[in-house]
Amino acid sequence: MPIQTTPKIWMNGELVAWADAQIHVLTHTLHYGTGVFEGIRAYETADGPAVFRLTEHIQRLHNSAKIVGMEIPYSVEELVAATKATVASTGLPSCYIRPIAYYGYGEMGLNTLPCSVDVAIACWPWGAYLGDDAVNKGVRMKISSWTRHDHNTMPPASKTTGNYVNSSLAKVEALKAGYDEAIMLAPNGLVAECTGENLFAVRNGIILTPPTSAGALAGITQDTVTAIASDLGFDVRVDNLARSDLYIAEEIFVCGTAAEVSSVNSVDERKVPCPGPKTKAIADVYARTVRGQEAKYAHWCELAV
Ligand code: PPE
Repeated sequence: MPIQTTPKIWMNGELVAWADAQIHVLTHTLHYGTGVFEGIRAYETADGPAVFRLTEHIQRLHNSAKIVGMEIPYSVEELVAATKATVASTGLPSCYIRPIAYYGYGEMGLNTLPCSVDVAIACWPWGAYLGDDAVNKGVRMKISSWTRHDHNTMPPASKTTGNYVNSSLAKVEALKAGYDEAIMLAPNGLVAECTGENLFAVRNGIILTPPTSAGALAGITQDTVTAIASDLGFDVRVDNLARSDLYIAEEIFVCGTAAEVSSVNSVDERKVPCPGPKTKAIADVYARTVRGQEAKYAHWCELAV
């Protein structure tokens, strides 16, 4: 579905008209995949649009940059304010937000040190990422033939644009084979995550999610879900999962800012009970949390205006 346009995009300190948010074809990051980005959502709450865990997302953007040695010329506080201003400028009650820091026009070649760093923040309405009603219907998963990159290849902890070639290869392979999404294994064969979501599997009543050392992104939704699950009284742990754990799991769900909480109904044609009761309970609290309807987690909703 084509992107739905909104009035303004923030670029290097100012809000410019959507159509004017252009870059040169010789922009460094376009050639080498050297940018870092975030995916954030704003939701409608009783007090107006609120950006969910905004400060933590911007902090992760700074961490992504630090990992790849990029210096973002705006502080976390400045980018938090810029994101709020961008969301407010759209007048939308809810939207998806995409901040990106990239090496700009002016230098070519692999040495990023002389390059300028540009920053843009765009937002637009973006609906269900893994299909409508993915909590109840569940998604069909395939273990990818593509391996998640190793820590010494492309650091998976950094949301670097170039890292997503790996995710795109896996996503398109899965779609072409008739699946909805792919599960990526780390070079040592253990489960890492999906192309754009973290994964949780229930085994013997315990909810398990792979660690960052297995190549998973330190997901903010993963962290939210862990808090919700534990407050619901579930036993939730960070631990490694083997492919076979997924085949015999009692429940599997994936989560991310875009995908929210989505059930998995099968992995490589092995049926997974879906929707599972733990998944349903967590997805329900998550949906209320992001809309500011759970007092306990209200501090995660950062009002845009
Ligand atoms: N793993 C990966 C690889 C990933 O890209 C995401 C976010 C997550 C885990 C979940 O992280 P978090 O959003 O902090 O819970 N994926 C983004 C979508 C990627 C895309 O552009 O498509 C997102 O959810 O915004």
